Amino acid sequence: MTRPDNPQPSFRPPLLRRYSAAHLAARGLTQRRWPRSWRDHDLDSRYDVVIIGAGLHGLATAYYLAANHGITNVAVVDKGYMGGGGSGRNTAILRSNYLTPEGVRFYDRSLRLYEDLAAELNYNVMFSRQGHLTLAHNDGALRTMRWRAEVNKVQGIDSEVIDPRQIKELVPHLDTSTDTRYPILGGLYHPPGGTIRHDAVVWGYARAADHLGVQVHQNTEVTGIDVTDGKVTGVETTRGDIATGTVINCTAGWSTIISEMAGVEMPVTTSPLQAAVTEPVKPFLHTVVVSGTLHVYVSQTDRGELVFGASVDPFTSFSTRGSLAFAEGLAGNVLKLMPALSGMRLLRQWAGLCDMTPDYSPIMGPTGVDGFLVDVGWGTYGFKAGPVAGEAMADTVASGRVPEIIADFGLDRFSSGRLVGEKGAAAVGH
Ligand code: PYC
Repeated sequence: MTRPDNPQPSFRPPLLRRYSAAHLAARGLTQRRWPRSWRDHDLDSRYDVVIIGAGLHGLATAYYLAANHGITNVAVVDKGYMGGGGSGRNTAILRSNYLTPEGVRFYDRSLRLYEDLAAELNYNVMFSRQGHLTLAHNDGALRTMRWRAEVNKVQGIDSEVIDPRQIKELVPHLDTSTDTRYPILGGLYHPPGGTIRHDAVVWGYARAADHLGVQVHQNTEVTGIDVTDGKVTGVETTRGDIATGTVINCTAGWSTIISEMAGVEMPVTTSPLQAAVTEPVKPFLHTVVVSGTLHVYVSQTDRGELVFGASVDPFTSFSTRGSLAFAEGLAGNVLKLMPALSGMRLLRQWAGLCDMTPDYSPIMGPTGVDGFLVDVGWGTYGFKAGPVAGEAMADTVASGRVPEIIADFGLDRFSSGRLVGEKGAAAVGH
């Protein structure tokens, strides 16, 4: 690895350094050309680290490699555009109220990094700590919530089971009457949860990584990974070959295909997850609301739109098309929860790809191929984990050791049987 003398280059955001408020206002008014946030580069023939996937995980890994470890000879390559995969196709919900101690610790670290991200990157990522409420409509769900709340509290996470009266106070638009098909019996309330602006997170990491010397190569598809005697030696792309001893697979959707290029098989299946957004209305929903039984979650953006998501489609596919069946099912379930929304119009819908593992936890760290690391298998949890995943993968590469915070998420757990079952903490049933 190339390590500069100063292993901790400080990130000084260009906007902060170069422009006063008056300059910014003048620029905005005169519409003068803004400086680019990141650069385009010719592809070099060698990098210390090649990261596949210019989404949140890939860019965060690149940023922390540079910012925390001084490793800057890094290329992030993507077959499409930056943030065009799962990072741009989620519902931007943040939370750490998981079911296992391993999961709670991990997502809590991510939430803490998210809290400070605007200051760290000098980029307005619009973190909105609204609180996160998961509804229980039957005794089984209530029992799992009590279990989660206890695991959360032991880990120091603010999370408690609340009753229908408290729920009605938090979210007056919810139908909490008892004579419905799915009465609300209680809920898991997690005040630290919330939402963030997903594009801004991607752009903030990209700008900061670029500023520290990382190269981001969009429209650069990986077509092969070279492995000699069990060790990575290079990456083949549509823009040329790269020599490197370290490759990190940070893709979602195509993670199995990329890993197979290195000869690594992963227990992952891929399914689309659809979501939708409505027209904007006056702010009325100040909490992220989730119903696992009704397979729906909803939050209101700062612009006033309602963002809805559901469970993954019940088939494996690499398609990111939306479907009418999804929109109809979603609308029916949303109206069971909040009948007052019946007049709202859906504006757009989209789908992202979820790489599901058997235990609903990610696969992170080294593989059987020396120099080939993975940060994959995020299922429906990837966006929440971006910062901590980047930090931990960067630590792994820089130190050559797997940090404790991801030690339980290794690929080898599927042969050793030490699974980390997180299905019970999924927002909705899958
Ligand atoms: O786990 O909170 C969650 C979630 C929301 C959307 C997809 N997953």
